[in-house]
Parts: sequence; C-alpha cells; structure tokens
Amino acid sequence: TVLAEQRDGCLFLTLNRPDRLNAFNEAMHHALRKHLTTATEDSSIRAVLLTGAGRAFCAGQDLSDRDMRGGGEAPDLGVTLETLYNPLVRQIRALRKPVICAVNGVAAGAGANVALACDIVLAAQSARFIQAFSKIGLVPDSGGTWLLPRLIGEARAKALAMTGEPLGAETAASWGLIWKAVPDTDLMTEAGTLATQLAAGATTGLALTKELIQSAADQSLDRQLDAERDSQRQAGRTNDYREGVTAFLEKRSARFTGA
Ligand code: LHQ
Repeated sequence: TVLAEQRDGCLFLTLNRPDRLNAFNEAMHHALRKHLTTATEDSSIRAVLLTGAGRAFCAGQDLSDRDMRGGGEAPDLGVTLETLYNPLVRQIRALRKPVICAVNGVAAGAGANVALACDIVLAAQSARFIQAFSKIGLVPDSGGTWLLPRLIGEARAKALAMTGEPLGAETAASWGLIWKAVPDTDLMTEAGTLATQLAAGATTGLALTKELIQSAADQSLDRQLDAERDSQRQAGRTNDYREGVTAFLEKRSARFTGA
C-alpha cells in the first residue's frame, strides 16, 4: 500500500492504492507509519518525500470501509482518529527531518490535511485540495482546523471547510496554503531535487528550525526569542555549523554530514 525507496539520503514514499485514489485504509496507515518510523530512526535518511501513485495524491479515508447501508452502528470515529490519523500527523510534525509532500493530483479530506501537515508542499498545477468532510457531515480532521486558519486565515478556512469546494494548486500557492504549484510534468523532478538537496543539508539545524517554527504558533515573542537562543546555541555546536562557515570562507560549497 506504500512504496518506499531510499536514495541520496532521502526516503521516497508513494501512497499506492491508485484504484481508490490512494484512500486510507488501516493497512496503508500502518505501512506509512512504519516507514516514517524508519525515517525517524535511520540516521542515513535525512529527508522524506511523500507522493501518490496514479492520478490522485489521496482521497482521504476509504469510505468503502465505512459502509453503513446494512444498518449497522456507525463506528466511533474518535477511535479512528486517535489510533490512526492523529498519530500520523503527530509523527510527521515530530520527525526531525524535512518532510516534503509532492501533491500529484487531488488531495481530499484527510488526504489534503495530511499533505498540509508536511513541512514543504509542492503541488502539480492540476492538483486540487478538497476539504471534503462537510459533504459527508463531518468536521475537518488530521489537524485541518488548526492548520487552515493559521495558513490562510479564518475567512478562507471556514469557507473551504464549509463548502468543500476544490481549491486549485495555483490558488493554494497564492494563498500561502502550500509552498508552490509547478507544471505537472516537472513535479516529481522538482520535488525530488528539493528533497535530495535538503537531505544533504545541515540536518540538526533543519530539525531545530522545524521545531521552532511549529512551536511559534502558540508562543509569545518573548518565549520564542528564548527558544531561538537555546536552539542557536545547539546548532552552533554542530560540525555542520563549523563546516558551513569554513566552506563560506573558503568560497566552496559546504559538505554537511547532518551531525
Ligand atoms: C474512493 C474514495 C474514498 C473509497 C475515491 N474512499 N473510494 C476520518 C475518520 C473516519 C472516517 C471518515 O473520514 C475521516 C476523514 C476523511 O478523510 S473524510 C473524507 C473522505 N473522502 C471523501 O469524502 C472524498 C471522496 N471522494 C471524492 O469526493 C472524489 O472521489 C474525488 C473528488 C476525490 C475525486 O473525484 P474523481 O476524480 O471524479 O474520481 P472518482 O470519484 O470517480 O473516484 C475514482 C474511484 O476512486 C472511484 O471508484 P470506482 O470503482 O467508481 O472507479 C471512487 O469510488 C474511488 N474513491 N475516493 N475516499
């Protein structure tokens, strides 16, 4: 359900249920979590790139797993979130390496919000982001209600969530929902280049940067200045900092090891 390939310090992950537009079932959740755990633990992996197979990125929860037409009780969705989606979003946000998402086609429901939970999101020009939840009587999950207003403001967040209207990649980029929209044919090359470039970066510095920017969302400037001081002290003790300054002075490109 998830293809994985390690190359140039980067773990390339592809959601692979194309017949169902890569909708999430339990097996895909477990596979994705397992690969992200590998990315967390394996120091030779210094960036992750997530994309989808076929014409979609991910259509959210697989609704054929949620068929209630037999008249059975609706399963407790709180349990689904607590055991599957929430740990996934937490894992992406806590991963001390850049997670790049290449949104190759439609990203709907939890599929959209898992994409947005990644650190840098590129999307094919033809891709669409759909907060599909309202169409089936649900609320945005997988961090959507937290992330959307922070990224694009309450007005746009509410309208997207309440209407379920598709948002094109170019508009998403111009609103600041994602990093950028790129021509469909360039998406994987551009995302791959970015991922391998980040994998060759100063991994500790990047991890601290991710942490700082994420924690700023609910921190005062005063506290954040303190946090920057502490993180900079830590970054300043890495070999990569020493190498970065040395390379600058020697007018050559830096060779970072991630330590
Ligand atoms: C699908 C799906 C799908 C199964 C396309 N499931 N088969 C969390 C906790 C627990 C429960 C509930 O949910 C959540 C969070 C959520 O993610 S809620 C939101 C769930 N997702 C949706 O509501 C999106 C449903 N899909 C769509 O609206 C459309 O398929 C989109 C707009 C994504 C794409 O439209 P099209 O390009 O027109 O493709 P299609 O609709 O023809 O889909 C192609 C096939 O994929 C089709 O199967 P078929 O056998 O007819 O070829 C769809 O049934 C299947 N598929 N999404 N989520």
